[in-house]
Amino acid sequence: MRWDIFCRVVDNHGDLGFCWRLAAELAARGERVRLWVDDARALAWMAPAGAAGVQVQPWTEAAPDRVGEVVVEAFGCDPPPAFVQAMARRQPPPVWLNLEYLSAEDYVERSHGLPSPQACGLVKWFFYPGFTTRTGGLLLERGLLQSMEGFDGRAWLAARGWAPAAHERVCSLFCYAQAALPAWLPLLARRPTLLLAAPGPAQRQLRALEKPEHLRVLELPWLEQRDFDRLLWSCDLNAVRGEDSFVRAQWAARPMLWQIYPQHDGVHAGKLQAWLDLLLHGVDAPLAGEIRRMNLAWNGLAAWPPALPPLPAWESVLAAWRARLAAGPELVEQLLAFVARKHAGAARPPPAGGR
Ligand code: TRH
Repeated sequence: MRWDIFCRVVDNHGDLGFCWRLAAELAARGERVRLWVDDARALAWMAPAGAAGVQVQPWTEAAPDRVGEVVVEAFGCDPPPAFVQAMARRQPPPVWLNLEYLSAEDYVERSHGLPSPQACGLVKWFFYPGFTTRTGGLLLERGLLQSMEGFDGRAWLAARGWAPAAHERVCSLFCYAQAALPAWLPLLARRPTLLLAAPGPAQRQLRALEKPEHLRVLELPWLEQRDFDRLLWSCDLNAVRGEDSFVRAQWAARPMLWQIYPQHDGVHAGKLQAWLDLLLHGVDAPLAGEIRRMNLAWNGLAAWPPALPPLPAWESVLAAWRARLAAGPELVEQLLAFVARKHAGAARPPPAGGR
């Protein structure tokens, strides 16, 4: 099928990061994708080689030459009016999806797959990624987990000049403005640690802070998305943010801290707790409490704990969680099945006698 995916870069890199992964994975499964994006600059470092089957197009208000069988608007970004008019004229009409933000909250199960009739006569369908079987699932590229098996993180880091010393543990840091950093660094430095800092706020803030003894900071360049994944696989602890790196850290299944995208009305606190509830379901109460508190403190929502949770136990929680996620719905498969059902529904002749 031909897919038209629309992406507006609201801020940061998650909108494009997610859309690029989606486009590339659809293409890897034999679909043809046009990715319409209003600011594609970050692709120069995320995906410099592009991907076969994906055409990146500048966002335009002009009428399109054609409309694909499927139109995806990412995060309610509203395709241009001229494109929507062309969609309404297409026979048969495309399947139109609004692919929403990821959340572990209950409303996702209730809202996933609901129709939203549009003034132009078409129906737009809500498609929600999520963590449970009644959602659209998480994007997991075919073969990703297999390529992690036997991956030698230390060798990969060494090949890039970022090897920790034998006695050091290694952590990655990708964050927004992070008020917790000054309190976190001494906890990290209780053991010799190499901290690999992503460009942007992580590096800027670290530069301005006094570093404790036993903490070594290395500033990384922007990495290709695939290398960013490998970085997460290589670390003993990953601090990630937003939406896409948050998911990738869960596939990496190393101890992780999530800095959730802060919202002014404070709704991010409920969103964080909802994810922690799922992650920590069934985990021994003391360990679950430590992991919860550490994530809350990282987001300024709890007092700072005296120590990091023990990394091996923390890692087994993430390993069990990854196994649960990997057994659950996968987003691209769900998307393909959803679209196939809608196409079949549209092709079905109306029942005898009218409606
Ligand atoms: O950049 P983010 O904070 O993005 C998002 C968006 O801002 C979005 O509007 C907001 O709603 C959402 O957060 C909650 O974080 P995220 O989602 O992790 O996206 C970062 C992308 O950048 C991700 O695809 C991984 C990629 N990346 C690389 O490819 N290389 C790198 O070196 C780094 C640090 C990131």
